[in-house]
Amino acid sequence: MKRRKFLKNSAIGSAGMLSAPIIASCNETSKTTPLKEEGVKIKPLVVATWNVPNATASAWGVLNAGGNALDAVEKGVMEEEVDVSNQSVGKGGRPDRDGNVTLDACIMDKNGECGSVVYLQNITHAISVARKVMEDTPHVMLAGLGAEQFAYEKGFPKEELLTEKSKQDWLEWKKTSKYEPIINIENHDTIGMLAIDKNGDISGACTTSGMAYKIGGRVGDSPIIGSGLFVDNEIGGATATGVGEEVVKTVGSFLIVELMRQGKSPQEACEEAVNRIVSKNNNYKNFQVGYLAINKKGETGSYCIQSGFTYRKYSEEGHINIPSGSFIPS
Ligand code: SD4
Repeated sequence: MKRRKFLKNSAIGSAGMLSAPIIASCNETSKTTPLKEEGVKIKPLVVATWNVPNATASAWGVLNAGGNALDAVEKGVMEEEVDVSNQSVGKGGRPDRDGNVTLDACIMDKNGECGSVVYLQNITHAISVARKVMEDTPHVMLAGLGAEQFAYEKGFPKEELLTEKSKQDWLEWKKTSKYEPIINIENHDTIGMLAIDKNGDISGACTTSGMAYKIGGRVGDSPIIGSGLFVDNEIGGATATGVGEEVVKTVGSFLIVELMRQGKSPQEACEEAVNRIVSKNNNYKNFQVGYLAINKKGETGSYCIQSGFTYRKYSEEGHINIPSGSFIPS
């Protein structure tokens, strides 16, 4: 039996994961039992990069009402896309050096299906366009004008994404045109979100306007499956924030999920992924990368290069902002 079919046919394709992750993922004939039948209490939860309480509350609303993780992460990150005070995501995002706001986003579901948009202009909800790419096309990624045209065909409205505030900031920046990515932007930045629903299924979403004042056409890690986001419903999920070029070079989110597959906790996996960047880059003191991960048991972890990165977690235990450990001590 094909692996995907096997997983779909089991009530939850991950049932044996809690007790024997590696054995179950390699042995397709082993009996998988729903977590509920095993007596394991599934606890829905959502985590997101940075202190984004509106986003996690919105996602939790979906999960708490019995909704699925995919709907939760889409709805959650949409809060940031529409929030013009977040100048790193969606409407109100800082533009590229020519004054154009260009968005990158991707989404990944429990079946390993994914959709992505890169260099998308004039559409606020890049994440929802990415979901449409996943669900309504045979493709994974649409770029630029093609992505924008696709969005209009799907009924997304054309909107001006450059707000007066971001325009003024850009005009100020143009006076020196010095390209220096800011290390931690006002406690909110690119949003990467991971959720587990009542069935124990995991999905993730990541959306951004990318690095402020980038060269026109630049695409970061956030829409790249495996770099800004990766989910394997048998194992867990990971997402990234910070200088995307450094994340792409080490395929950070995929690396974290694979490290968890080998038995590392989300925390250990995030630390190793940061160490990988630092060990290959003498310049690491000058940029930030932060990782966030969850595993199938609902354990979470995060790690970053510079101090200051935090993540939000919403579960039945509460709604909290958790500071991340950092390679460079605070
Ligand atoms: C990017 N990772 O485009 C995103 C931006 C970001 O802190 O997270 N900035 O590289």
